[in-house]
Amino acid sequence: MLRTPPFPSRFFTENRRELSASFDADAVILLQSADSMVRNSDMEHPWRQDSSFFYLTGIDEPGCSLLILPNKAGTTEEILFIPSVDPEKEKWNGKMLTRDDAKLASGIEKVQYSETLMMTLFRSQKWRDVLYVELNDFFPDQPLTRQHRILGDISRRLPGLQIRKLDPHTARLRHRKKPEEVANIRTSLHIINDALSAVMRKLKPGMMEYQVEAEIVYHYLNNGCNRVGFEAIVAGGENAAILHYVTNHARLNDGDMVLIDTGGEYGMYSGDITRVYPVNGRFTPRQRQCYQAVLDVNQAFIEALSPGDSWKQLYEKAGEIIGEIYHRAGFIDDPRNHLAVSYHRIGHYLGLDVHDVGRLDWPMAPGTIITVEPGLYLPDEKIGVRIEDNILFTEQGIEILSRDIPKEIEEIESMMAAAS
Ligand SMILES: [Mn+2]
Repeated sequence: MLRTPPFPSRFFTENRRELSASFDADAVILLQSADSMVRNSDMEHPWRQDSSFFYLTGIDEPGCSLLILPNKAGTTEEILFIPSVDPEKEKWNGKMLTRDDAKLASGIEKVQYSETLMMTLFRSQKWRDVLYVELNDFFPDQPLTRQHRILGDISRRLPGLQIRKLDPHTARLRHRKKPEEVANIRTSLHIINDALSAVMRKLKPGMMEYQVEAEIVYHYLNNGCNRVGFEAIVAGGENAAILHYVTNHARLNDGDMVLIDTGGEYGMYSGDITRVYPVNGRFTPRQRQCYQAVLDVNQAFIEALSPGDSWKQLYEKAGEIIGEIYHRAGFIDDPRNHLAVSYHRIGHYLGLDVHDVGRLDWPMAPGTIITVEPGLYLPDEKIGVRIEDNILFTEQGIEILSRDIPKEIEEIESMMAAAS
């Protein structure tokens, strides 16, 4: 169960209505709860619900399925399947979801026990030739889950049934965040700001990277987050040039900077923020020059954003801005060589997944949230700078959701000076 206040069931009902409306009557749509994953022996990895399953049901339990049978002319059928209550399991894991709880949370009238899924599915596909399911195609080598096993079973038993990807349909909806979703990201960012302010107050030479991580996670859990949105990156000195450094076990040295890329998940939504601080509270002249160049790119790019742009266009625009600013600062001898010192994309969609769904050629629509995170990496000089903000596209333009999280050199230095 999430600690955060739940969304009203109409949020999920509306999402299902929009999903069904994007289908012809002859489709069968099947979604599954996330599986539990074994960590070692009988221990499991912390479990988190599948993002689209949450988006359409609000149910935060494993072992559930959702079947939707769109009907253009009549009523669309929606059936939620939940594990039947087992008093023996309840002794170990606490109260299980009842059919009434599930109905209340999701707004789905028809709730059945999981044992009846296959029978219901077989009956419902009689007049429907196409089954839509969601698979995480980011990782072709992902471990096989219940979803894959069920699909294998279905395609053996119903060889005529065509299986298609549901992802483009759910991504279309998730691309535009609703006010409830934006509100949770705002809360997450508020908590992240709190955590980073505490880090600025406590940071000093000799501290370990993991102690900074502990400070951050403390603030997330203490303020109602369910968990981190992703493993925090706390990277001092040259470690900051390793993009997904999560080891966090080095000492933070006097004269180095530390890069922190982090998010706390509030009600399934996490902000994604990167800030860089001087370990001893003062940037050196060289660090200052590097930091300011990245900040200039961050601000120039945000200024250039407008609704209707696509990532495809924006990645090109970013290349031009980065090339020009880094060339002027002398980091590269040709503006076209910006990838030599800035080797990742300038941002991504943000939502239920921190690297959220959506195609790169879609125009930014009101409700789309993205990150803007230019970087500059000079590992030979022990310098890695990335400054990441979260931006919401609105009807009028954009809103910088993370505007309260300090990023100007003077702000950072004076906050750090005030602490010591
Ligand atoms: Mn990011």
